[in-house]
Parts: sequence; C-alpha cells; structure tokens
Amino acid sequence: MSRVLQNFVGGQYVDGGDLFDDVNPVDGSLVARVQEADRDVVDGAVRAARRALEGEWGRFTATERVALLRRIADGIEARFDDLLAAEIADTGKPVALATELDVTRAAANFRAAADLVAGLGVDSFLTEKALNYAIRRPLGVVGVIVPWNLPLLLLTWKVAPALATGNAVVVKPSEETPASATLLAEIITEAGAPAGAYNVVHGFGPGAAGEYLTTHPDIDGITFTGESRTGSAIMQAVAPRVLPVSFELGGKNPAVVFDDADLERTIDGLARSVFTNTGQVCLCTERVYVQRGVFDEVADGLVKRAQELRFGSPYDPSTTTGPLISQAHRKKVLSYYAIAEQEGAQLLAGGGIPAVGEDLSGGSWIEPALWTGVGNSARIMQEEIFGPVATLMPFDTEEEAVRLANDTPYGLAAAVWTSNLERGHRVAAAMRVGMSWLNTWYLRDLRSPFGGSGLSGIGREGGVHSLHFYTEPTNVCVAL
Ligand code: NAD
Ligand code: 6OD
Repeated sequence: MSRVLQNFVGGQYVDGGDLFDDVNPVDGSLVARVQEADRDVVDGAVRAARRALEGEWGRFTATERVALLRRIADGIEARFDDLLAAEIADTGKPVALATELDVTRAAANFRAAADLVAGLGVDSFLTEKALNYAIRRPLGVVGVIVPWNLPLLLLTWKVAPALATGNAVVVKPSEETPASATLLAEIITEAGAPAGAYNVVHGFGPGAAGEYLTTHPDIDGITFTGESRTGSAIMQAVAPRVLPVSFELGGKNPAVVFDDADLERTIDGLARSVFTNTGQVCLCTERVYVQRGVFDEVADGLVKRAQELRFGSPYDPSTTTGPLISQAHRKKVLSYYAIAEQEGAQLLAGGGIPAVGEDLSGGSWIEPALWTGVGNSARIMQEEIFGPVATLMPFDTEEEAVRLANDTPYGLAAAVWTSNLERGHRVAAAMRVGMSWLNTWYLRDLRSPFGGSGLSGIGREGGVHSLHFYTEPTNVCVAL
C-alpha cells in the first residue's frame, strides 16, 4: 500500500476529492498518492486561516511569533533527516545538495524572519507640529504558491516572513513535490502554532487548487514563485480584487567573463551556475558571454566539467547530478536540444540522454548541453529552458557584453567574472537584473533584496523587503 499525503486545514490532515501520484524522478516509482484539494477543501483552508487571524493566532504578540519561529527552526533541525528524505524522494536531487542547500536553508529562513521581526522598529517623523509614526498590520490571509525545484527552501522563504509578521497562510506546493510542505505542517504544529495559521492544499494550477486559491474572494494577497506565464495568469485572476502580489518568476541569466578573470575560479563558478540542481534553479546561468581572447579556454573548461558530471542514485556519494523533475519537463528540455540543432548551434558537449542502467531507466535523466555559434536572437539565447544547459558567445568590448547580457525580456540574475574590481562593480551595476553577482554565484545574505524585473517578477522579498510585502502600514499622525 502506498503512502497517502493529505491536505492540512485548520490544524487537521484532511482528504480531498481525487488522488494523484507523487512520482520519484530517479526511477519513475511511486512516492505517494496525494489527496487533491477540491474547491471545498481550498475554501475550508481559507476560512480556517481567517478564523486563526480572528482568534488565537491573531492575538499572538510579535515576541510570541518570534519565539514560535525559532522553535520551528529547531523543529526543522530535529526532523532534518525526515525532511531530507521527503525532498530527495520528490526531486531526486543528490543528498549533499539537499543537505547543504534545501533543508539547511529552511531552518535559516525561519531564523532570519524571526531576527527581522525581533529587531523591528517603526518609521517615525517628528516636527514641531506633529509626530507621525507608521504601524504595520499583517496583510491577512496570504496564498503561497510555489514550484518544484527547491520545494522546501522556496516555501519557507515565503512562509517564514509571512508568519513572522502575523499573517495566516494557505500554501499550494507544486503537484510534483507535495511531501515536504505536508511534513512541515507537523513541525509547525508541534512548535505551537495555533490551528489555521499554516494550511496546505495539494493539487494542480489551472482549473484546480492553484486557481481556486487565487480566485478565492477572501484572500488578501498572493506570493508566488514559478514560471512567468503562470505569474501572468495569477495576475489576471487577482486583478478584479486588486490584490497585492509578490512574484519571483523565470530567468534567462547571463554570465559575463572578462579576459582578466581568474579562469580556474571562473570555470568552477560557471560550472556551479550552469549545472547545480540539473540546471533547475531560477538563478542558473543559461547564457555565457566570454571575452574573445579566453573563449576557447573557458569553453574547454566548461566542457570538461560537463563531462565530469556523474548521474546516479541520490544517496551514492559519487553522484553529482540528479534527474530532471519529470518526464514532461525532460520532453520540454529535449525539445530545446532539437531547436538548438535547427538553429544551427554547434554542440560542444552532451545533448542526449545518459545511460544510467536498468534500475534507473524509468527516471527523467538528461545529459547537459553546451552550445555555441548562434546569435543573441536565437530561441536558445532568449527562452528559459530550465535544464543543465548554456550557450557560449564571444564578445570583444565591455559595452558589447553589457548590451548582449541585457538583451532579454527577463531580469533576474547575472554573474560577472573579472579581476578588475573597478570594471566588475561597473558591469555588475549595469546588469538590468535583481541580483548581480561579482566573481561568485548564488551567494546569499537573507537580508538582501531578492527578486527580478521584467518577465522575472514583481517586487522583492528578503529582510525589510519581505516586511513591506507581508504588512500594510497605517500612519498615525498626532498633532502636537
Ligand atoms: P509553474 O509556474 O508551472 O508552477 C508553479 C506553481 O504554480 C505550482 O504550484 C503550480 O501548480 C502553480 N500553478 C500553475 N498554474 C497556476 C495557475 N493558473 N493558478 C495558480 N497556480 C498555478 O512553475 P514550475 O514549473 O513549478 O517551476 C519552474 C519555474 O519556476 C521556472 O520558470 C523557474 O524559473 C521559476 N522559478 C523562479 C524562481 C525565482 O525566485 N525567481 C525560483 C524558482 C523557480
Ligand atoms: O535563495 C533564495 O532565497 C531563493 N529565493 C532562491 C530561488 C531560487 C530559484 O530557483
């Protein structure tokens, strides 16, 4: 009998309408059957969240919320191995990555949000006529909709500040990765959160749980991470009620390598930024602009790194690279391998399906692909692929590199590689993105603004930026 994952509503695990399969992408085996939230379950979750705000949870002081968040972080650390197993079964990512990144960041997200609220003051302005001070109220019932690539990290990145600032949440994890959000409900409850503060509804997007949530008349805001197209659909769904949204969307992120860069460090960084999580991180580099004099050396270095990737069981210490999330996603990524060929790209490495042995043959494995030889308008240079891929292009001048890097409707992240710090600061600042890394990639300080512009999103979260999204200020003006 397979395990069944339930929805979590008002402090209780509840069934839904239909059941759907949670599949392990390593071998195609069944992880669990999942209770799909129908409209009634989603409605129940929103009502439970509202009751929590009007009841015990709404009466929690900031000090009590901070203490709760710290207990949740402790709970995550105490259940580290369970969360790790849940995350690995759903995504197939190697145990080292899930340990270093996913589960560790879940605890860190709660601690960072607790620290933020513990240190909060109020904005105030004093003149001879008046004292103005702005108090902050929670937004209310917040819908949290997240994707499958870093399921627990991305969920807690939003849930932690939402709870820290006194909101109640209804979370819709990805249908591909329902396990860790379900387990987190136990941890949050054991830490002492009142019923209804944290609710989970499982299911799909359009015409299903995701849409039931975004169109529910009693939610106060939506925070969403996922594809740009989905962000657009959600924006339309909430438009009639003019709800606030925070959107962390797709990217087509550039790396710019100058000929004075420390090439060993650069190739290390590039390999990490192209291949981490099998390229399924929104921040991953998919376009690499290299100054002409070092183009061959950088291309050869990256090709070597691609050839060194090892596919296999997530628990085998020699495995560096897991599968893609699903057969459907592999079909999409492989369609870009065909598009690259049609566009006349020169394939430098990979580009197919690896031999992984019979045990794993039901998994959604894919080789990386590195290309060169196309212009900036090629589809493989313009469209987000979300796999272990990159296209390399030579450039001659700094001005040209900045122009090429910014020639995209996305604006999420960039990485600049140079040993000339003056130029590094200048070029990093000229990138039209939310996050610009200089001589590194995906190095995070959780207080810094995170998000993107253009097709990559609306707003920023992190530190005080989360505070601004998850609360509404009311200014009190006192005549003196
Ligand atoms: P997706 O947009 O297909 O799905 C994300 C979530 O939205 C899922 O829970 C899904 O069920 C739900 N959803 C889908 N359609 C919906 C609708 N109409 N209404 C309500 N909910 C709906 O994205 P994905 O395939 O799960 O994730 C990959 C994408 O996420 C990539 O584009 C990637 O770049 C992006 N991403 C961005 C960031 C960031 O911080 N900018 C982080 C991670 C992933
Ligand atoms: O590190 C984070 O806080 C974050 N939001 C990462 C997003 C990664 C995208 O896949």
